Amino acid sequence: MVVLAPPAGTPLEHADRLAVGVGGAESNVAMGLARLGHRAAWVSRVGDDPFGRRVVREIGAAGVDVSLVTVDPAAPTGVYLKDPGPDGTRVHYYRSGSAACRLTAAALEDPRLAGVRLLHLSGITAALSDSCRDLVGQTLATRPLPDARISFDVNHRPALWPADRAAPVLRDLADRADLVLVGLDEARTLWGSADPAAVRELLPGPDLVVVKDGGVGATALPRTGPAVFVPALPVAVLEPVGAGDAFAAGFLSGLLRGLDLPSCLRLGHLTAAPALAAAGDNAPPPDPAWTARALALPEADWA
Ligand code: KDG
Repeated sequence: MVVLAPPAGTPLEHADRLAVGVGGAESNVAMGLARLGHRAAWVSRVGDDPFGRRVVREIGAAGVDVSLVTVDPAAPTGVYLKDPGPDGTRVHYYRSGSAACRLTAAALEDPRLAGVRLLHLSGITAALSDSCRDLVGQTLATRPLPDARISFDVNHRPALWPADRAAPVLRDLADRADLVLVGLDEARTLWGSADPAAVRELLPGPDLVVVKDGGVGATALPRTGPAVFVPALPVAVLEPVGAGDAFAAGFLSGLLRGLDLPSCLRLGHLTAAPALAAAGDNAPPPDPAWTARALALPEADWA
């Protein structure tokens, strides 16, 4: 999607100009992974319009393979607006009937995807349309990319669907993934889970569940072995939108590199920090040499 955002702190209704950017949970993760040095492709659909070209160009410029993006002449590119207010930033979506809503399970039937090691999906896609929900559900059921581990970020967006409708669907989808990322706040809203252990009890299916608790830290709960908690970094937060995706990119990068769970969580936090301190939905990760030094510090110095 394209993101239109007023100047920091200005409510939409008083804004006299809007900055144009690019957002979208899965493309944010793909950009993060590409910027961390992985080969990443984004599978989606945009309209045959200037915003569609902008989205594809910007995501491609981050190093993501966009050759699997379909340009749909019959539907527009989705747009969303940010609306800063005293209680944080609200979002307004203009995406119903957009090109991305017309994605179907066929999007993943492409020989160019053979050998993919990791497929990242999110609950946002499941909220967009019936065909998008089928895409996520069928992918988890039929595993069209047999070599790919499937990660699923729950990403409940109340402006797309209310918690009572989303809760059972997101739980069912999450439980069929190999790896789940979820915020403790959203798990609380959706399922009434009080803590990471309660989330894990609710989702016995995945090999690994990662529960993020904002500025406190994140807990990885593997199927076997103890839960691992790594505290968040102290960051002056400008806008949190996109930080979960940056965390996911860092964490998944750690897994792809074969790092241990504490280092994966640490890399998630290190990658999320610039996104928290930036106004846009995606920010480049820190310099790799700095990240390597931060990862090498003894765990006692991570807080
Ligand atoms: O996680 C950040 C995303 O929420 C944002 O970039 C836009 O995908 C988006 C959405 O639907 O909210």
